[in-house]
Amino acid sequence: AAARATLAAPRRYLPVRANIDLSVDGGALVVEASPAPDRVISDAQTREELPGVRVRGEDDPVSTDTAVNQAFDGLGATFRLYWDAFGRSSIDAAGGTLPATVHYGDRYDNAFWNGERMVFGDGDGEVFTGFTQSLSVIAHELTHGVVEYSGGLAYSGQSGALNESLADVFGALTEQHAAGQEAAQATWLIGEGIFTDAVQGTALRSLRAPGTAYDDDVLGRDPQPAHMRDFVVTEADNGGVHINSGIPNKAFFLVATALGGYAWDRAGHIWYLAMTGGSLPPSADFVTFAAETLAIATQEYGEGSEEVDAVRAGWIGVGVIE
Ligand code: ASN
Ligand code: ZN
Repeated sequence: AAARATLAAPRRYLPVRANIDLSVDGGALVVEASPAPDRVISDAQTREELPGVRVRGEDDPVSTDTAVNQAFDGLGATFRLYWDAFGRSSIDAAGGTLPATVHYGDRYDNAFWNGERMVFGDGDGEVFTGFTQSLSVIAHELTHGVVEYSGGLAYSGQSGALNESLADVFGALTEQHAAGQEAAQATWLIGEGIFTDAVQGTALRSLRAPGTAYDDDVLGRDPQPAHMRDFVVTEADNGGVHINSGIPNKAFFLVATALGGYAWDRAGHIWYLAMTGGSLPPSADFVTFAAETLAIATQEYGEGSEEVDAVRAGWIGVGVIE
């Protein structure tokens, strides 16, 4: 009988871009591959239309446009934190594209994740300079994508404040990782460098001291609480998602600084697993999230460990648990 023709196996493509690192170890050649980001930066040319014109991808030269390069480099640094510290490749954990748009809108005073891409305004030049100036802002927006891919946290009330807090935590960790900084050396600020000199303030938010990042004639005072007794009940800002995020932000700061060393190693590891582990309902509140971080610390480091004690003390310190 004639052999049946076999269909050629479908051609397989590597799902991710990779860096190949060669080194020599005791005379042996070591070849290591690590995933590399696939960044695509577009320019909205001051219109509020997305995605805008594609201006820089991985194989393109450095742009003449600073905002383009800041977005490109910032996404690269965020990708490296997620890969080096947590073994995650990109927003989707599968090496997917990192899409961003710069020069969104005319003097637009914000940056956001729209469910598909990161979007950065240039700021009005009076209060804000460009939002790509700050690595923690770029990593904040990318982390909204990670949260969404991990099942999401509904963007209002406490779950929304947790969503915001995770974006800030991994924003701060990205800056610390890029600078090789330990918890004790870090600024714990989000958005340093995006205010103009006219503003009395160093940054948008502080994880170390929520409520103190700025105190300005125009902006007023940063209204973030750092303890449940000061929880703000409001209709504004989706129920205060950027306000009450100060409480879980401070909890993370307390845990990370109690443990010391690089914040991503242990505190960040626990928070990363809580964020991406799939156990949080989208409606999770602070108590649910605290319980999840305690369960993960116990699973990863054991009952009675320094890590479990630090996590418990952190949440007690902000009044989420007793
Ligand atoms: N900058 C804000 C954020 O990413 C934008 C917003 O509230 N949608 O949280
Ligand atoms: Zn946010």
